[in-house]
Amino acid sequence: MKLIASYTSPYARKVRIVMAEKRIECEFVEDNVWSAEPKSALYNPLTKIPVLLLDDGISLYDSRVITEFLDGVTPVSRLIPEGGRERALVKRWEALGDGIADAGIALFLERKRPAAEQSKDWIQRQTGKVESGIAAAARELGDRKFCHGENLTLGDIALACSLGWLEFRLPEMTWRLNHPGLAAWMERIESRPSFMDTKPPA
Ligand SMILES: N[C@@H](CCC(=O)N[C@@H](CS)C(=O)NCC(=O)O)C(=O)O
Repeated sequence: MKLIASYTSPYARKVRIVMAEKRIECEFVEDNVWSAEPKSALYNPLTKIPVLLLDDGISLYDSRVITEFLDGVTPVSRLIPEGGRERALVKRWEALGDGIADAGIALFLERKRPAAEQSKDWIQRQTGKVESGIAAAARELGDRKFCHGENLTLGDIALACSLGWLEFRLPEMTWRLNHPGLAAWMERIESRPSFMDTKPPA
């Protein structure tokens, strides 16, 4: 298997952490989706990373499909419950985490456009989604150790990757100050080797 990804994408980091937690070996192929010839274009018609290339030539995208696939590859460290409501609740946390990253990235890209072309409304709309997403995560997490149940799940991984990306790209969004409970949870989660080994480059 090969993972086509970057070291900065929050969705790719989620996949890399899932692989690390589940002890799945995979070759890493670095891609820059903003370059003239992104490698991902050959395997994903949407030209987005991450893409997982399977040994039989099939390419899997997007990150939610990949994480679901990987969790079934080995029973080591199950990250998504088998089925029913429990499974949906963990996937809901993943959707919340990914959704915070989606809005954060939209905001980040808008801010990179020439000042005269930037839309204040769009920036406000995306900022609102990031803030309300984080507030919902903090509220639902309370002072629990994990997003769902008593163990690490894909929900914790997705949320922590998004919050980590926000700190990397939009450090002015001081979510740790506004949400100390979430900050305490994050400190515990990011001390795991799988998180420390996949930190975005400084
Ligand atoms: N929902 C997708 C999002 C993937 C995504 O947007 N990746 C970004 C990098 S962080 C990308 O490839 N962007 C390129 C583009 O939008 O053209 C997933 O979970 O994999």
